[in-house]
Parts: sequence; C-alpha cells; structure tokens
Amino acid sequence: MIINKDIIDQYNKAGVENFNSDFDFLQNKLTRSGANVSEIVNKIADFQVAIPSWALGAGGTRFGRFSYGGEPAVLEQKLDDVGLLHALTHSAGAVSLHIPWDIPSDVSALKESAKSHGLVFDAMNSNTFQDQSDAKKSYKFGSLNSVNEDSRAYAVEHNKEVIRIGKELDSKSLTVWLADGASFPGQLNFQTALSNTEKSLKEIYADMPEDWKLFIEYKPYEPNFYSTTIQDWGTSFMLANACGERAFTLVDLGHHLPNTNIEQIVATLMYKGKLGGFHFNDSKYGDDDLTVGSIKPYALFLIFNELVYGIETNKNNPYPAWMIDASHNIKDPLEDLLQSLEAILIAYAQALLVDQKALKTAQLNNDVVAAQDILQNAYRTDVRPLLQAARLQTGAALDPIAAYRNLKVRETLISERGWAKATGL
Ligand code: PSV
Ligand code: MN
Repeated sequence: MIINKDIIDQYNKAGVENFNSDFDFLQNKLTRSGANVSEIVNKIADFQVAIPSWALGAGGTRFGRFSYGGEPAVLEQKLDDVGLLHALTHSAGAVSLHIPWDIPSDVSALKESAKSHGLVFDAMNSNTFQDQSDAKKSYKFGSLNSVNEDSRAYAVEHNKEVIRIGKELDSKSLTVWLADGASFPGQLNFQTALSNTEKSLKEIYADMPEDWKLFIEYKPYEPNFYSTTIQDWGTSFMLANACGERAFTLVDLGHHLPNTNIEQIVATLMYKGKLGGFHFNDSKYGDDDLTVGSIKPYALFLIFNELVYGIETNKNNPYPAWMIDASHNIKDPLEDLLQSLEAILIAYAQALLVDQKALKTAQLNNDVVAAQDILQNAYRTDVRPLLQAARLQTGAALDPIAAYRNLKVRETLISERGWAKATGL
C-alpha cells in the first residue's frame, strides 16, 4: 500500500477549518508571550525519528506473543511500513536495522525502495545477545566481555560485518547494546569483564569508517539479573572516552532503575559532548518498552527541555540520533508508533516553548516558584496545533491516526499480506 500526497491533501481538507481556528488562537497567545511561532513550527517539521526494523510487528513478552494481521514478513515490507508512517507524519524519515534479524538480500533494491519512501538508513544495530541457528560460537556467557577468547572474537567479527552492511546502505553509525553480565555473584570478574569489553569495543571502533560514530547503550539489568557489564551511563561514558572522539553514549529511556533522573544524565552527557543517540519508549517498572509518553509525559518533557538546551548550548555535542525503541504487545504496531511520534513531537514542542531567559533569571534569583511555573507553563500548553501546522507545511496528515484508520491502512495490509509473522523481538 502506498499513501501519496494527493490522498493526504484530500483527507486534510475536512480538518483545515478547525485547524485554522485552533492555530490562530495558539499563535496569538504564544506571540503575545514573545515566542517565535514560525521558527518553532519549522523545528518541529524538521525533527526526524528513526523507526527500528524490529518494531513493525507485534512484540511479545517471555510469556508469549500475539501476532497482528498484516505484519511485515520481510525487510522490504518493513521498509514499506516505515514509508507509510513517514507519508502520514513526515517525521519518521529514517529506519534503523538490526542485524542479523534484517540482513538485506538485495542492497541496491532496498536502497531504491528507501529512496522512493524518502527514507535514509540510520544507526545499524548489532546483536550479540542471542545465538543464531548457524552460530559457530555461543554468547551464553557473554560476547564482547567474554572470558572465552573465541566468543569475543566472534562477537567483534559480527560487529565488523554489521559495519560492512551499514556502509553499503550509507548508514553512518553503529549502536552496540550488550546483554553481557552475570546472573549470580562470583560468576565473572567485574574488572576482567570490563577490560575485555573495552578491548573489544576499541577493535570495533578501529574498524569504523572515519565518518562513522559508535553509540554505546547501557542498561542496569536484564537479561542478566545480578550485574550487567555496561550497567549505567558512567560506564558507557568511560568506554566511549576510551574508544575515541567518535564514540558516544546512547540513552534508552527504559534502561534506568526506577526514579532515575534521566534529564540530569542528558545534561551531564551533553555538557561533555558525549550524548550520541536516544531510544524513546516509556516504562512503569523496568524496560517495559511502552508507547512513548503513555506513562510519564512530564518526565519526557523535562528530558526534552535538557535536550533543547543542550542542542543550543553544547556545540561540542553532535546532533543526537533519535530512535523509537518500543514494543507493541496489544496495539496495532503502526498506530502505536504513530502515538509515540506524536508524544515525542509534543514534548519537543513544549520544550521549545520554555522561556530560557526567564528561567535563567529565576535560577539566578533562586526563585524556585518562578522556575517551576516557567517549566509548567510550557508543559501545560496544548501544542498540538503547532504539530498540525508543521504537518500541513510538509504535506503530512493533520491527524495521522485518524487518517490511518480512515484510509483503512491495516485492513489493506491484512488483505495484501495475510497473517504473516514478522521477524524480530
Ligand atoms: C535492549 O533492551 C534494546 O534497548 C537495545 O537497543 C536493543 O538493540 C533493542 O532493545 C532491541 O532488542
Ligand atoms: Mn534500546
């Protein structure tokens, strides 16, 4: 199924009148308070989030998985699905591949297809957390950290293979997430595990082309439940520093212990120019991979407030790579991704509304009440007309989920593909 601009323009006609009055009201209000509305709308229109190739089918838990009709069975169909999301929103202009779940069989055809959908290939993701059916070495007791030299070399080689595939696709970065750790005290020597990981990462880093970046993800626990070798941002930061200036920390929102102040981690990393990438999702308890903004929207706003401040202030920090890393157990995966995109852009737009000058003054005066009010004024603004203005500007749907339902996208995918099972999580 292809959604072209004419279909969207036609669909938008019915909503333009309401949009105009909502937008005028908000524009007047914001202009009165000194905001540059057209600049904000342009920033929202430019914001692009990568969709991972594994998020287009239904996810699952260790207790099972409920398939969804019309799921993409092969990589080409996954790209088509990202193309649909991008056509509806114009904010999902990139795809992030997981190897070996999604090894392209025909690179030039895949590149052609990406181009036709207006997509680029963002960070490549390696996978040394599972043994594949043809695996020559096992990762059961670790990969880059392994005490077994053969497993380590095998994992390094896999990452080099991912870089090779990524080069063909014009990707410019590699994300490494390791499940490596221990489930029981005494199982491994922490220092040896760390030193093996550092050595392995340095080898991978040395293999990257000069214009590539390495993103090192961290996570406190799961699948190992006693210790994880790269457990927190500090360990990732230390390893990134050891690798070199093109290695960075990647923050995944679900990879923190409850109540961690993630916005402060963002600020600290940006201050040091080391925040490379971001995985969006939401959680109540652990790495729940829920729809972005579904549980803690205010925390998401506070994180975006630091991101916006850091992008403006820390010119030593590269522009971060954004990706949604969520899993959809019961919702239509595409609708879930549309909800996540909406939540990300809402938080971004709200953060753009923060009066940074007034906030600075409040901070200098230790005016705690004013500081809180400034943040919450921005957070409590219904910014959705700004998102709609950006969408009208780029040719996207005024209301992507309503358009998705109205155009019967899922029904069409089911009739085209049936009940095929997607690969991935
Ligand atoms: C691990 O929990 C993670 O967040 C990493 O980014 C993986 O690559 C992804 O999920 C999919 O397993
Ligand atoms: Mn992640």
